[in-house]
Amino acid sequence: MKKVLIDTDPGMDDTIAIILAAKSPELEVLGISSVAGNYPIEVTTRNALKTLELIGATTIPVARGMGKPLARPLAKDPFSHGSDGQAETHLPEPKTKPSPRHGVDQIIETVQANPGAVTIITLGPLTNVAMAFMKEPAIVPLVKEIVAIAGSFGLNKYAFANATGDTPQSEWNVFVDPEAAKLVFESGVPIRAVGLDVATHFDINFCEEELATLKSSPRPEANVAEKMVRFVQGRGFESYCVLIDSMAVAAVIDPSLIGTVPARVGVETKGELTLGQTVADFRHHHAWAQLPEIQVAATADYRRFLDLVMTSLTE
Ligand SMILES: [Ca+2]
Repeated sequence: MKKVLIDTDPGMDDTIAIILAAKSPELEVLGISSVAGNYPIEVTTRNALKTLELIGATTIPVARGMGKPLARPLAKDPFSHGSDGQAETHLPEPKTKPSPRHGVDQIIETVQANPGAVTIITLGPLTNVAMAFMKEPAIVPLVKEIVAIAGSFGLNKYAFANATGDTPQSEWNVFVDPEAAKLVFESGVPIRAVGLDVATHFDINFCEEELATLKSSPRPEANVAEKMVRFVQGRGFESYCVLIDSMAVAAVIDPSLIGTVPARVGVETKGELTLGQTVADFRHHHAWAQLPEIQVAATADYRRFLDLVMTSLTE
């Protein structure tokens, strides 16, 4: 099994991603750290606990992480995930408590205990990972890989048409804490960034038959997923809104699901119009060698991805 840490700001799509990871026979989830992003830290921590209780996975520790970005006030999410942050599904209040450890320390200590073996899956702003790298730089070379829902790279029309940050060309997780994203991208850890190009594609859509299967399933997580899709449909969006974060988990479960290309990527931390933009330098000539090279998602096998999620939710 692949050892993973999940850093997350649930969020309805985080909720489905946590379920996909926790139920995957391929993954051993060593811990979940919450971060402020889609909602304040109290809400994202509570929602992570609620999600694990829904599927009876309460042995996975949830550690509360950073409540604010490194250098900015917490932005307000323009794309509401509902009053509860989980698409108005109003899961029961959690009986379990967060771990006494801080989320940043959970990342540091888990990587130290499993050198070279841990993949960090980030589904929210990169604040916790950046803090962990600053607090204990010795863990940086011990991280196997980071697979992040982060950025948009101009590879197709979805890169910007579905921009989730609060500027025309930014993705939410990077927009919220661009300084943290820059620090992590420049860390030297191997990174696969799944951006909006691939994660908000309109091919990520459940058909009515699949939604009926989810609704009638005896599994509560399947019922919750159906309600979430109906919630986003009611706001004029498609299923992809519920499944964005699951793409990072899927990319770890089965790397062949997501095709990547190398790119030198800088994060815009000062732009008046472009704050939080991930600027990819694909030039053959005069390329900026000072920018860190990461792998960015360029293609996905959407049918196999949807089948993976359907199986996870219903079995
Ligand atoms: Ca998220």
